[in-house]
Amino acid sequence: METYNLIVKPWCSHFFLGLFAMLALLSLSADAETHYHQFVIQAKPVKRLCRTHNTITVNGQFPGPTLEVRNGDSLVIRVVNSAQYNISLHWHGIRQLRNPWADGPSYVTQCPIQPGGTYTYRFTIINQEGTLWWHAHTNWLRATVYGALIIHPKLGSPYPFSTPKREYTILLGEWFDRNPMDVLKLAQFTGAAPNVSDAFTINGQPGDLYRCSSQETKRFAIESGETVLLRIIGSMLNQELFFAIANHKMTVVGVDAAYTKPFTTNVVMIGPGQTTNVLLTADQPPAHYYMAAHAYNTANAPFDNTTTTAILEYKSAPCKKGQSSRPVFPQLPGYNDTATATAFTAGIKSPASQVKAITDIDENLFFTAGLGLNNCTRPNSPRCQGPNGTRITASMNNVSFVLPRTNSIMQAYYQGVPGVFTTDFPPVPPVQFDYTGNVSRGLWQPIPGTKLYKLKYGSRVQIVLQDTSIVTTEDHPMHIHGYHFYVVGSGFGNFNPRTDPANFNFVDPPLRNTIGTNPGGWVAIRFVADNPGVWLVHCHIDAHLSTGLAMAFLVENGFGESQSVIPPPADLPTC
Ligand SMILES: *[C@@H]1O[C@H](CO)[C@@H](O)[C@H](O)[C@H]1NC(C)=O
Ligand SMILES: *[C@@H]1O[C@H](CO)[C@@H](O)[C@H](O)[C@H]1NC(C)=O
Ligand SMILES: *[C@@H]1O[C@H](CO)[C@@H](O)[C@H](O)[C@H]1NC(C)=O
Ligand SMILES: *[C@@H]1O[C@H](CO)[C@@H](O)[C@H](O)[C@H]1NC(C)=O
Ligand SMILES: *[C@@H]1O[C@H](CO)[C@@H](O)[C@H](O)[C@H]1NC(C)=O
Ligand SMILES: *[C@@H]1O[C@H](CO)[C@@H](O)[C@H](O)[C@H]1NC(C)=O
Ligand SMILES: *[C@@H]1O[C@H](CO)[C@@H](O)[C@H](O)[C@H]1NC(C)=O
Ligand SMILES: *[C@@H]1O[C@H](CO)[C@@H](O)[C@H](O)[C@H]1NC(C)=O
Ligand SMILES: [Cu+2]
Repeated sequence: METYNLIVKPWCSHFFLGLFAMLALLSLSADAETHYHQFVIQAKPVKRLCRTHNTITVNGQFPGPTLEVRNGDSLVIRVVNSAQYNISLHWHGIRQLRNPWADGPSYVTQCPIQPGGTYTYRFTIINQEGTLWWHAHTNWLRATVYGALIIHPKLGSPYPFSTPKREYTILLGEWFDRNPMDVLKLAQFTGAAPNVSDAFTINGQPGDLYRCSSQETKRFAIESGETVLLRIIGSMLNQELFFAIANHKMTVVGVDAAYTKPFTTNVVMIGPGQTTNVLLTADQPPAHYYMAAHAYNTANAPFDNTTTTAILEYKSAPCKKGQSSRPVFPQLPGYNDTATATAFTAGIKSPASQVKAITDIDENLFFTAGLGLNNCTRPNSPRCQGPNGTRITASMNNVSFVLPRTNSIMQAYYQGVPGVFTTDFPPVPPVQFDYTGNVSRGLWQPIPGTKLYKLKYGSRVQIVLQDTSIVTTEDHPMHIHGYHFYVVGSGFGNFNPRTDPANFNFVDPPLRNTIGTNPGGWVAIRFVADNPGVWLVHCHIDAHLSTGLAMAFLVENGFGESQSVIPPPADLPTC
């Protein structure tokens, strides 16, 4: 089935043309459109690294279709599941105000769409502009089921920078030379760390440095002197990346669908779930230049150390036919270069004029985020292949998040079905310890649970997300559904509640939907709980999410209809 895209134009008549053309244009620019799409989830043979795999795709495309809309537009996306897996789709970074039914995480806000089933996601973009993306939110299906979601400003509303000559979307991904669902299944059986990926990709292609991949290397054309906008999307499954372009600087102008102060850099560090918009000026001698990405690895564990490439081609580059001269290669930071990663992330600031500072808080939350080990009664069994005969797990505040199986949390909450979840997620760690020190082995095993934390509508929330050194320290890219938040502070070691808040930034903090904890460190975020519903909070490294590095907020309704969750759509899947 083809994607179709009907655009409902606002009412318009011939009378407005001619004399009232200007008036008509103005009325057009004020009106929003509704975009209709059909997404068919289906398996399709995809060949990468010399081998063909039956790959789960949308409409047979990998990566999936790009959604391109304007701020204020609505989307109606009918998802037909023609694959053999349960699935649901998440529109990453979209606020989904009062509309958790369109958010997508399986067993959190909806039951999955079962094979043969359909569900139509309906939502409106409200005051968001920039680059977001969509992806599957069931097990590891997002390894191949993802695509860009581009939000242009309203008609007649400019970017806060000179309009670039062209725009390119750069979806960074991770490819497994096997069915990613099998990789997950094996890890869930053995309890060991899942296998790492075999390649990173740019718009689905590994590029020149991998076997059988040269022909399909992505190429981006550019004209000498022009400035283009690159929308870089962190759609990797498990790995944070460094990204650079040979001999070219980039100017960051937006992250996670929020504008930033322009910030010039040689390298971008991007985690799964994050997006970074950069301007690139073709100010170098006309030639071909590699853009490349490789791991920023912070864990003490094996990782995919390969490098994906694409080629930036000046149109006026001298023809090199028959010659084997390679494009210039960029300098990427070392895999463990935390200093460079931290400097990049810290350089991202909001334009101060756009900040609605949250200086007072009602909820002061402190959540640890990290890995753990479950002891086994039979440490040598095939199901206990983690370190020293254990099973790897992960948790926040010592609760390893377990998805319900018989209902989604939101549906259970809305219908008043008991026994699906509890609301006793601890606001602070149940045991205080030296989070980033030598943690006693007795503290490594969390308890499983489906625990939520209740927030009053409109409460002003601060969360300090603290990495732990249990098993390994690591930068965990933490994502909050239904919200974006100000990043007001970050640091290394243990957060100090007496001294660290004095350095918080209320002037130009970046507004994001995903932020790393820092490896062996912490990050402090603030938001106003103005979106009622059940909203998942989790590490966007799927290897961690699938072992329990998550919790959820239950944001209560406020007063009246305009502060309450809307009724669920009639076609919402049931379990
Ligand atoms: C995992 O990696 C091992 C070692 O490379 C390999 O033998 C195995 O087939 C892989 N399996 C899966 C399901 O990832
Ligand atoms: C990647 O890791 C493998 C071992 O897993 C090693 O043999 C190889 O040299 C590494 N490559 C790079 C570029 O670091
Ligand atoms: C980073 O890796 C290099 C090379 O493996 C090593 O020599 C260095 O000690 C590491 N640095 C840190 C901060 O871990
Ligand atoms: C596993 O056991 C070895 C040897 O006793 C020890 O050195 C290591 O720290 C242990 N690892 C974990 C994760 O417990
Ligand atoms: C960590 O603490 C344990 C005891 O709890 C001790 O045996 C071990 O030597 C310590 N390790 C380090 C690196 O300090
Ligand atoms: C798990 O095993 C380790 C090492 O044998 C031990 O130190 C720890 O106390 C055990 N944890 C629990 C929760 O039983
Ligand atoms: C987690 O909970 C278990 C069970 O109550 C307890 O043994 C352990 O000490 C706790 N660990 C931490 C880090 O709170
Ligand atoms: C698919 O979802 C349904 C409904 O939640 C559930 O009963 C079934 O077990 C799921 N199938 C798999 C393979 O997880
Ligand atoms: Cu993580």
